[in-house]
Amino acid sequence: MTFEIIGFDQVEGVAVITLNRPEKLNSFNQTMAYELQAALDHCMDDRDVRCVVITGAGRAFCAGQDLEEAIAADAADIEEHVETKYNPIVRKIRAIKKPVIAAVNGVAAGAGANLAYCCDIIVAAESAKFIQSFINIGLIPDTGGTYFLPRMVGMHKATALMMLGEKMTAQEGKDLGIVHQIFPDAELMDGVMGLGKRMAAMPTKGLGLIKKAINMSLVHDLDQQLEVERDLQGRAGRTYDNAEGINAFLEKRKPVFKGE
Ligand code: T3D
Repeated sequence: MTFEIIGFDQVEGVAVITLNRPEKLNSFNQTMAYELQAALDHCMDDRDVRCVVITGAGRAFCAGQDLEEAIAADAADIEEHVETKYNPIVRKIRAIKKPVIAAVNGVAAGAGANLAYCCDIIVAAESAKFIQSFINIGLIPDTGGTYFLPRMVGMHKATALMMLGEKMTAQEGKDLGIVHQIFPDAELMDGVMGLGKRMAAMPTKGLGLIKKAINMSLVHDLDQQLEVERDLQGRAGRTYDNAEGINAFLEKRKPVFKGE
């Protein structure tokens, strides 16, 4: 797939989406938002894609909304902006039945930070920073931030991050459980590709069902969630990869999962 702005590569089952407006710190203009949506649709539909990585070109991951575009736009259209640009990105990332990894290579601000937060796993370069910068320009967090962040770090920490709009380092993110792994800056892409290829060789349907269960657990009580686990386990238990995993264990060999 080729796009005007974003980069898109597919390597051994891993789709790598690169936000690519480095001179604007990969901030979102309309075209980049729609291209990211299209790339996510492709990842959803293409059976050869078994893991997705989102990263940024240059020194930033993403600086959120392009503020030059925002100031030029009609303020009356902000709701439509959020609904057509950012909300579909969050919905698509949560709906893709495959793992989506954010490889945060540098600063992630505003919608850029929350783009990372709605991914399944976040890895970061040592120098990466996360900022809920919305309040610094009088806005509130969008792109799912007010949903995910309190669930990730608790109400008071989330409130402080959102109200104060201060930078959080990759290490602070790891200490809070947001960042799974930190790599030296020059090793981030090798590190995330190692993780991505490993996940692309795992039981993809099982990974997708874990994601579905986690999505539902965010709003369910225990009884509802036990029913979800029962039903999704039924689906996982009827996959090729479940049979392959059990046979490989019993035959004392390495399983070869097909993602089916
Ligand atoms: O209207 C709607 O659609 C509502 C939706 C809102 C969603 C949002 O995301 S709102 C939040 C928008 N983002 C921000 O407020 C972040 C703004 N940027 C910054 O605070 C800082 O740039 C950073 C903390 C991200 C990085 O700081 P620093 O010192 O490393 O870099 P810098 O010098 O500020 O920026 C470098 C260049 O990128 C600079 O351009 P120049 O001077 O070299 O020509 C700067 O203007 C540009 N840039 C950075 N962020 C944006 C941007 N240009 C446009 N939009 C940006 N968001």
